[in-house]
Amino acid sequence: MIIILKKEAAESQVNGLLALLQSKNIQPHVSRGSLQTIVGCVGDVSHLDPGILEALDGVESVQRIQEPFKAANRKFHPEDTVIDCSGVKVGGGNFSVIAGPCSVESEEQIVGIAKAVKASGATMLRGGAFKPRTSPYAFQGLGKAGIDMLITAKRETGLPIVTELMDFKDIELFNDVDVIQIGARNMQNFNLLKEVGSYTKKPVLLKRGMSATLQELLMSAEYVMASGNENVILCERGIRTFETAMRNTLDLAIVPYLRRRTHLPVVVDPSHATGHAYLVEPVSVAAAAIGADGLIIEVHNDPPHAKCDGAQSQTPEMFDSTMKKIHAWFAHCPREGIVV
Ligand SMILES: [Mn+2]
Repeated sequence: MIIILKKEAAESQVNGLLALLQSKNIQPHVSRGSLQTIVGCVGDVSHLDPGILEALDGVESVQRIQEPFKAANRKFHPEDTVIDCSGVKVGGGNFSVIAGPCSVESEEQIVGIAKAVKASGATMLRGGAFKPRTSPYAFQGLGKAGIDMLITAKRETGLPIVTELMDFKDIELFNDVDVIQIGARNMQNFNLLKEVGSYTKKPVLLKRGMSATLQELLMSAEYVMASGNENVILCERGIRTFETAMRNTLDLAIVPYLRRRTHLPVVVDPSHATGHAYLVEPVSVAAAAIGADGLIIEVHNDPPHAKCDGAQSQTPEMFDSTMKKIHAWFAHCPREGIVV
């Protein structure tokens, strides 16, 4: 951290700042230039609040040098993290495709879709049992019954299951769930992140909040990791911008940007990012091309009658075509170490 002093800073103000830093076990290094005086801070600055320092008389501005995320930071963990989701590996050259309906509607529906997506090459099954809906009058999910149906689908297909936890009081229903999803609306529900991080080492699929910055996403991952669970998979699912043509605006460049800054795997959700089924295939191939570690795609057997997110749901036939395009992409342009 570097503190830049105001030109007119009085000696007493500078001394006050240095004493404050020393009281917090920071070694200040002052360098006085002809135009500007700066103070370099050496030591653990993670607990220093730049805002408080900036509010001091005599301080012009404060710049962080180190990123505030440690556990997720690639600097301290250069190798890709590979997350084992009940035998399915995500990250480190393993490209994984999670597919299934937005919400579990019946046993017949989820088992049928599970078999179809598995046949096309999906490696995990998604399906919501607890649904965070914008309207309290919209379908809220089947709850425990939905989880039981997912477990049946897992037993029939062998696909690990991914489903969203909205409220920690439901955690015991998740004993047979393989990956716990934290949805976009809960990305900054810090109590939920801490509770999940300290309760289980099960993989957590953390979706980016709809207006979250990259650093906020990584700090949310940090909450789970600092609480004791390092198995976090990040998910880019689009952010809210001025554009209204699509459901969200997919921030695809965040994938290589994140991969440089963190060792955690990054998957892309082209369904929620675009809101249109016909856009899912091209965006999926683009995500594979840009270096994503996987995809999470909504697939429904009867999209016009889906209880949730029908417009963006692929049919099993569309999903099969998408998987073929992804395989063709990697065959044509292999990525080092990639396993599909
Ligand atoms: Mn959905």
